[in-house]
Amino acid sequence: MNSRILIPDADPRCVVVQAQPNIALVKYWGKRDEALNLPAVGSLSITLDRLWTRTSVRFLSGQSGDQVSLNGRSDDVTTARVSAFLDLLRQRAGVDWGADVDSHNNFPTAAGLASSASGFAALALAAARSLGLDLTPTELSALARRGSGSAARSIFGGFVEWAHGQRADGEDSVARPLLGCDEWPLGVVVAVTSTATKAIGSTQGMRRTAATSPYHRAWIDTQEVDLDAARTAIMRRDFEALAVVSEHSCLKMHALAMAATPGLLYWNGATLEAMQAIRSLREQGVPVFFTVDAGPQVKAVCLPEAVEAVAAALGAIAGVLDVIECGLGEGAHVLSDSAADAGT
Ligand code: 2P0
Repeated sequence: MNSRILIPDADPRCVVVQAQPNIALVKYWGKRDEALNLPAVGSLSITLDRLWTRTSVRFLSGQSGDQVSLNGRSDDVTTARVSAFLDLLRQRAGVDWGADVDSHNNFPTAAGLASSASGFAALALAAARSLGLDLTPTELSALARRGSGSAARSIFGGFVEWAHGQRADGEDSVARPLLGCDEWPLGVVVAVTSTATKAIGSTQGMRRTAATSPYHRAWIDTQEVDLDAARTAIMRRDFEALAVVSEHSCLKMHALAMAATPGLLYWNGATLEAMQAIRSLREQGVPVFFTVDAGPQVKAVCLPEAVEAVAAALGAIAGVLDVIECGLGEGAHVLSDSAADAGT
C-alpha cells in the first residue's frame, strides 16, 4: 500500500475525529480469518447521526507506551486492544512513538449499540492523520476493520456495503458507500432496554457460533441472496422490500446464534415486546421494521414521517428505558487537526 508520509516537523500533532455507529440491515456474523478480521459473509448497513464517538489522538516522539482513556476511564483491556491497533499504524509510518488517546461516546458503550464500530472508525482516522499518513477512505476502511469488523462500515455515511472479499490478505474486504444519507433519508428509533455491558462480546459469540451452530453453513450459503435483495430495495427506495429482507437477516442471525452450544441469547423480555410492537405497527400500515444486534436494544427503522408514532409506541413499553431518535448520518470526519489549524 502506498501511503504518503507527511509527518509534520512539529509534533505533537493532535487530531480529533467524530465517527458514528452503524446498524447492519444484512448482518455480519462470523469470520473467515480472525487475525485479519475478515468476515465470513458480506454485510450492509446504515450509518446513524446523533450518536457519536469523538476521539483525539496525539503521538509523542519521546513517549513509550500509550495512554488510553475511554469515557474518562483507563483499563488494561481497552489499552491493550487500542495499542495493538496503533501498532499497525506505527508499523506503517515507521515510528515507535507512544500515543495519548482520549475517546468519548454519547451513548452506552459495549451494549449492542455498535460502539466498537464508531470507536475504531474514529481511532483509525485520527491516528492515521496524527501520524501524517494520507490514507484514502477505502484504505481507512480496511484499517478500521482490523480493530473491529463493523468499523469498516462507519468510515462511510448513509447506506454502506462491506464486501466479504476474495483476497487472503483481506485488502479487498472493505466497505463502500451505496447511497448517501440524504439520498434516501430514513429514521431510526433506538429502544434502549438495558445499559449493562453485554456478557458475551461479538468476537467470542461469532467464534462459538462458527464452532457449534448447525446452521453456520446455511448462514454463509444464503447471505448473497439477502445482500442482492437489500441492494435492490435500496436502489429502488422500496421500503417494504427492505423491511422484509432486514427482519429476515436479523432473525436468521439470532436463530443461528441461539442454536450454538451454549446458545447465545442477546434479548430480554422488552426486546421481544418491542419487536412485536413494531410488527403490529407495520400491520397497521406504519412504515417501520426492526433489527437487533448482539445486545438487547431494538432499532426500529422507519420512514421519517413515522418516527414520532414509532417512538411513542416503543416508549410506552414497560421495559424500555429510553428511546433515541436518529436519522442517517455521515462517515468518519475530522473535527480538528492541530497541524491544519496551524496552517502546516
Ligand atoms: C453487524 N454485529 O453486522 C453485526 C450484527 C453484531 C450483530 O458487527 O469481532 O463488534 O470486532 O469484528 O464488529 C458486531 O461485531 O465484531 C457486529 P468484531 P463487531 O453489525
